[in-house]
Amino acid sequence: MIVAEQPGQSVESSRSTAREFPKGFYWGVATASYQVEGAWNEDGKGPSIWDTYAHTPGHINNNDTGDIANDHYHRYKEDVALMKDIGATAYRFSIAWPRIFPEGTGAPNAKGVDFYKRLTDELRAKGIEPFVTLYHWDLPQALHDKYGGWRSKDTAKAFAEYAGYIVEQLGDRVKHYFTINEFRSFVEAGYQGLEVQVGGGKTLHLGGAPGLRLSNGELNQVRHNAVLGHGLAVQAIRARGRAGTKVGFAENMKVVVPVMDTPEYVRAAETATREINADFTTVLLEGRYTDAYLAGAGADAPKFTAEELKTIASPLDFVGINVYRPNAYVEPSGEAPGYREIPFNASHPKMHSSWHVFDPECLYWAPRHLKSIWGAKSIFITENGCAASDVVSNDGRVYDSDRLMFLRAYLTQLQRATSDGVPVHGYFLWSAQDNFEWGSGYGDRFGIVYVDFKTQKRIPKLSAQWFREAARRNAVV
Ligand code: PNW
Repeated sequence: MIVAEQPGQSVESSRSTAREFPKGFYWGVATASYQVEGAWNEDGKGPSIWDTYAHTPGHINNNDTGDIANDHYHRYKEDVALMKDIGATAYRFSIAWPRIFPEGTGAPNAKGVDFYKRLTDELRAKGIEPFVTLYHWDLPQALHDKYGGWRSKDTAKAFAEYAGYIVEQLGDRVKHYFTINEFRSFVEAGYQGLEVQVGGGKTLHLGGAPGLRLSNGELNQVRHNAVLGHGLAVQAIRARGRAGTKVGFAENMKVVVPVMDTPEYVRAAETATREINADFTTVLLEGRYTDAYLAGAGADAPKFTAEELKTIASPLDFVGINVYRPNAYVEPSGEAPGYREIPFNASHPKMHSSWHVFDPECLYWAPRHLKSIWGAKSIFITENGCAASDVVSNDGRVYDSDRLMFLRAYLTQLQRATSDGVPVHGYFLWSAQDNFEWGSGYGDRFGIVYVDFKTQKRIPKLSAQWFREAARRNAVV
């Protein structure tokens, strides 16, 4: 049957309604302290493990460091004005723990706190909602030296103390907090040497601070201490924050895509999601390690108490997930564990970063799984974006056509999730600007704003033009 158009409603306007996000949806951009701030040793800041790691030759592409980065510490006003120009209604940034506690614990550094007060005041003045990440990997070096960093539960306790102090200091300005960014990435890159499957049987090794290679048993304990740190921080935020303070985590949950959208395949994908995320997302949301995880780990399983599991799964106000790539395609299986992973084909499309397998549907399935498996009631996409080989063209503009394709395709899938009733309340594009991309240094550009790192000149890219219009219409455009 052919359905006639509604009188007075053009194809164009009915389509744009269909692509709309729910009312009040946040259109955010994201960064992290070490990747943008610079000012690594100013105003009483202590060194972080990333300062130490990047200052060691051979660790970072081109021996780049975050010493200056985007100089955001000094240029934050210009940067907030740019966010306003590109239509962002929210900014997710992280706090550098060693700016607040140069020694990790003990006496706070007032000048460090002041920077985040100035930044949040500036955001509020421009009508941009601040979302704070408490830990985006720049651990105070002092805690690494004293406790071995996340190898010790003392670091988890120190993290809770720092989190409680922050909500006391910023609670009048900031309502939304994410405890830890990407448990898996920082634990596996920093304490193991992260391995990523990219198709065709190829594996990539990604390193990070503090640059350790622990045994499986020690590594599982680091994983456990990290989720424990999150739980203790949630408790401290509840105890010391004001009414209306909201908290969640920001994990790069591994995304499982069913080979097809039928009940049997979706069930297999859900089973797989729980199992392959058993060490982080599942224990964070359920307060238990799955039987298969503990059996698989055997003697290498982490040491924990029932009380700790309860702490780890302290109730949250929302769940944040960073979504870039599908991690597995699955089909059902009659044998345990009830699913089978399909290998990535060697020709599977990728984005510019070596690890970045392309599939927009991961931005549909990740939040849908959070709702169907764990009943999540409020979800934020805390990061999504891609690197591209951006250059300034002769007319002074930056034409990032591949990022444009990426954003439109991924956000179409996110909109599909919200229109299916998945409660996604905001989206944060990674990143507000090109910045220090960890082991890749300044070689991988993720921004929707181009940065010339010699002059610190910022140039909004074509994708920023697209983002502004999408945010203005609250729709995929
Ligand atoms: C995230 N992967 O890291 C981090 O939170 C950001 O700091 C970082 O700049 C951004 O994504 C881009 O890399 C990731 O292998 C690292 O799938 C690795 C992966 C995903 C995200």
